[in-house]
Amino acid sequence: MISRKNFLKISALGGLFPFQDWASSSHSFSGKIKKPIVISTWRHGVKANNAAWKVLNEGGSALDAVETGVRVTEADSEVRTVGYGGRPDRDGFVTLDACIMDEQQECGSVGAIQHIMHPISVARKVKENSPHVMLVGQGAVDFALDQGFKKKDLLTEKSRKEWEQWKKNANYEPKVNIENHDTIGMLALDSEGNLSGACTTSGMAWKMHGRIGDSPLIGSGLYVDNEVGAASGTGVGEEIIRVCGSHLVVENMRRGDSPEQACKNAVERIVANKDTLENTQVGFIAISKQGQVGGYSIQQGFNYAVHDDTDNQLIDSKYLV
Ligand code: SD4
Repeated sequence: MISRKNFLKISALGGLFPFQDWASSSHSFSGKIKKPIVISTWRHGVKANNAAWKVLNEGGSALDAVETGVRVTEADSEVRTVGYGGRPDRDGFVTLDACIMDEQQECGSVGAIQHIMHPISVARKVKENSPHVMLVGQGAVDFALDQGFKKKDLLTEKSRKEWEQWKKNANYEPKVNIENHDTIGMLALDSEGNLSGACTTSGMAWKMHGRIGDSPLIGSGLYVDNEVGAASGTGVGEEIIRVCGSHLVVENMRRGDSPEQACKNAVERIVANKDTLENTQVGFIAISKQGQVGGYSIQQGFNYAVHDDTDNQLIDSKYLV
């Protein structure tokens, strides 16, 4: 008899339709597991992948790889949408969201944390050194300090000037804009065949103070199921939260979708209830247990970086409209 666990595994491998729609992807399923491999969102993913790859290539865990990888982006003041140098909320505070999830579905998360350079590492500490999954606001800061993290002013001159400019015309109105975000989500499969993921962001620029997006929410900005695959989202967090986007992508893979098809189906679910797509961008990336990767977005312009044993490539995502 097939156990439930094995049934889920078989489904994840394509079930009764093993090669369904997979041949169109450049990372299509050849029957051999492709590992290690790492995928991350946007152009800044290329640099982050290099750091993650170093860990993977030396036999390190997917968990260490994704944490190491996204820390590069968090520390890069030129990336204005993640960590240090990220754009502030409408009151001028840089508030950061991050989460991390491993192959055991152990996870940790911080929301709206301030003054801490590496929220992803605080999220990992929440996972490992607290009985909780998520800490937010001042509680997250207090925990970070208790764990030995140092306070830092994250608002750079560039971001402060831009915020001052924004205030002149914006009437204190937070606006969804397809340009004002770019989270890093990273997913890795290590040489042991284990999956982990990380997601970290300064969120939507000029958001309301206290706003938390999809990025720190397990199931929305990130989801990992070591039997099936992993996914991460980027774009308008409110839209991703409504459909539990990353969980949806993984469940699509469980019932046989390729990573790209799984992302496409989740994008279609988001779009189904919307009258207009103006200013709405959402992109997903996904990786299967076999090391196939893919992505899909609502609008043109989303890209993702994939590092395997041959290359670190920036790929333009397919898109819906
Ligand atoms: C958020 N999803 O806070 C994040 C922002 C972002 O690519 O991704 N951007 O809603």
